Amino acid sequence: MSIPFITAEEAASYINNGDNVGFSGFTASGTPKVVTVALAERAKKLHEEGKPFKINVFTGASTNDHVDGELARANAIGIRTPYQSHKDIRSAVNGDNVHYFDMHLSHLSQDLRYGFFGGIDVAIIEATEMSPNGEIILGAGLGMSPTLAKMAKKVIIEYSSYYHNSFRGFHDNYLPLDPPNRREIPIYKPNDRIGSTVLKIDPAKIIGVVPSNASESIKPFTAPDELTQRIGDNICHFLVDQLRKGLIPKEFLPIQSGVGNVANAVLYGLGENPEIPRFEMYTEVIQDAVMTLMEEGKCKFASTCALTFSDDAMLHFMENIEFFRDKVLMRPGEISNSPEIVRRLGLIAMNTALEADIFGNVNSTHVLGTKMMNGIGGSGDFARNAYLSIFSCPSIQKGGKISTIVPMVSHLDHSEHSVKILATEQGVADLRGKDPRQRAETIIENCVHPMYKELMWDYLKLASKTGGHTPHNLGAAFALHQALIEKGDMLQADFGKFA
Ligand code: 0RQ
Repeated sequence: MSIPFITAEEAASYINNGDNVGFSGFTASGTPKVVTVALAERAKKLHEEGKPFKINVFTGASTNDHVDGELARANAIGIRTPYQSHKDIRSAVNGDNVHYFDMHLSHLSQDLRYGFFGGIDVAIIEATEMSPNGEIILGAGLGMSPTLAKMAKKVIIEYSSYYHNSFRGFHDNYLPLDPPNRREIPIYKPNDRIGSTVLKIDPAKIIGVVPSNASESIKPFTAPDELTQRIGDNICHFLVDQLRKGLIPKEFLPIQSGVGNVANAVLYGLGENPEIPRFEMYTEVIQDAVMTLMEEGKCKFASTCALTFSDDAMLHFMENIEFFRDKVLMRPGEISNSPEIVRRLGLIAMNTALEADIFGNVNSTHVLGTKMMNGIGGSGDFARNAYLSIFSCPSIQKGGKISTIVPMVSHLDHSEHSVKILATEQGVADLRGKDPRQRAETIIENCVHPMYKELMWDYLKLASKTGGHTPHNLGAAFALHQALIEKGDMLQADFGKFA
């Protein structure tokens, strides 16, 4: 049977108001780039005619402007899950225009298969190669495409001609069995391949193929600055110290690293430190730094869900693709982030906090407890199960008006039970084996910015009067946040009336 080429507009016409639509890709890479633009146009036209049109958007992780940007601006998103990071959908989420369900990335594929969200009406999947029997080679992000291929009633393929060298061999398409029949996922080393290089889709479900030649449009990362470099150095020194003490095996352990500039700086720091052995990664995204580390021989192998390279770095990757062929493997998000594998491999997990409290609870998602930033992403999949779970952030934000270390987090993503190490540019707090008072002391001593230290000691003194296992004064616990809201500066917090 032959699968027809169709236009983006025709593809969009198969998607109806209220449909559950699944998208290939992960953290932008491998996400559709043309059908959604036509879909946004369709939504705008229908809205002008006074007709409702919103779809529910299910993705591997964050997407690009073509998906979250276009659809959010067209007011065409009903439910959105599991992770976003585009400014336009962020404002729609915070403006209560989108029902955002922020969830652990490793859970979405299985929750879809369990039927928790209903079915998938249409999947839009980017392919870089395709055969008439429905075997496709995915692009630079695997996301939850195997689940979408299985579940979707209809599939639209976006056939990308952007990648001029073959991605064949970089994917490990795999679907775990579901309860009560689930078995272990047989990955015992980061480079164990368990699935197929191709994704099989029933050709009878494929409506058509839409050509595309757009890049991932990922901007270059900022080079490490003094601040991110100091955070990176602190984490590297800590890891070297752990190695010397024999608390990390001498061969080292696989690394998971979150996204963003701090994560990039930590990786560069690991690369430069001669005492850190050559290492492997078992992570969900690899950024530009990893490619450099591989070329320098420091990173031996990376298992990931996506290649989140800036456009220039992606071109470099494609030009040197043979070098990377045995060094990179892309897996579905439920495998790259599988708690079972994270625990088995003993990962060193490094993620970023927006704020942390003096007891080690971490908020990665909400500004002032109310405004959604991006979402929990995969950080919880890793943090809860890692050999070492490290969270880091700068100790202050907005020129010092915000202390990222506070008496009580305004929203909780990672509890004190999952966070083992907290690092800022000031230093590292090792929370293992410490009770809440000891945790507070080590965090204030090592991580809080000097301008906020006195305030934090004052809080601990005040809170200690209450007694109990975890010292808190519930009236004063959010005094810093309240001062930021009322006076624009956390430093103006006053515990006087709570004494
Ligand atoms: O504001 O944008 O106005 O400058 O927040 O802060 O320091 O640039 O942090 O870009 O590294 O992102 C946690 C959001 C950090 C990210 C988070 C303001 C600050 C700045 C951004 P501006 P930075 P980063 C792997 C793992 C959750 C998911 C995750 C994230 C802006 O890492 O989404 O870990 N993590 N996934 O000024 C008010 C505070 C603030 C604050 C920072 N306490 N209060 N504003 N800001 N702290 C990837 C995946 O899961 C796919």
